[in-house]
Amino acid sequence: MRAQRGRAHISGAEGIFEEKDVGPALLAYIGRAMRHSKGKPDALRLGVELVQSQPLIIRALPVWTLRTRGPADARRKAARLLSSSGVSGKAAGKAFRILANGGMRGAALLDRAEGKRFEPDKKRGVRASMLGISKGAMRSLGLALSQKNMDHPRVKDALVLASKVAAAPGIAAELCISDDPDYTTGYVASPAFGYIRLPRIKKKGSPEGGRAFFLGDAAAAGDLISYLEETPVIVGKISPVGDIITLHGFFQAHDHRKPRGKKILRKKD
Ligand code: PML
Repeated sequence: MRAQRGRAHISGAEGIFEEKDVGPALLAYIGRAMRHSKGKPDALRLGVELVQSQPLIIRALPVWTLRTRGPADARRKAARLLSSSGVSGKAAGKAFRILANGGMRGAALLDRAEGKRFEPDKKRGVRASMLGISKGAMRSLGLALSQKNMDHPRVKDALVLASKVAAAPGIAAELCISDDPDYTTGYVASPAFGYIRLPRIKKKGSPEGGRAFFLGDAAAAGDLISYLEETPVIVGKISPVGDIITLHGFFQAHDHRKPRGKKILRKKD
C-alpha cells in the first residue's frame, strides 16, 4: 500500500498473507492510510502479487528501548551501538548526513568501513520488500509489545523490516530515523544486538529521516540487494521485548550473552 498527498508520501506498508487473508489485509491498509497522523491522502495505491518462491522463516530481533535525553544524546548512543556492531565512525557520520537530508524512498547502502555507497540509484535507494509476519507471531508480538505500552503498527512494521535486514548475509547494522515529522523514535538494529529503539532521536516537526544499511563485505552488495528486494521472508517467531534501559545497562546485559545463533529457522512448508 502506498498513500500520498500531492507528491508527498503519507504512508506505505506491505505484508505476505494467505490468499484468504488478502481482502481483510487490504481493508486494514486502507484504514491505516486514511487515519495517518500525516493527514488524509489524495491517492492510495494497492498492489497484490503472488509470492513465487517459498518464504524463508526467520525469528524477529529482540527489542530494547534506550533511555535518551534528546537528539544529541540519542545520536551519540546510536553511534556507540553502530561502533559496537563494527561500523566505523566515518561510515556512521556519512549515514547521519544522508538521513539529515531526508527524501530517499528506500535505504542507503554503505560499506561499514569507509561508508562507500552501493545503491544503483542513490535517489531511490534500496528497498527492503517481500516481507511479512505470521498470524501467530503477530499475536505474540502484539501481546509482548502491549505489555510494554508500545503496541503500534509502526513498531511492528519496523521490527519485521529490521529483522529481515539483520538476517541478510553480510549485514553489520541498520540505522533508522523516522521521516515522519511527528514521530521522533528511531532505532539501530544489528544481528549482534537486536532492535534498539532510540526515542527523541530527532526534534518534533523535523522532516529528516530514512534508513541506512551497513554492509560488512562490499563484494556481497549485489546479492544483498536481491535478497532485500526479492527474497520473500516471514517472521515466524518473536524474541523478548525488553524494558527501557540505559546504554550502560544494555552493554552490561550483552556482556553476559552468548552470540545469537543463525536466525533462519526453516523454509515455510
Ligand atoms: C517509521 O515508520 O517511520 C520508522 C519507525 C522507526 C521506529 C519504530 C519504533 O518506534 O520502534
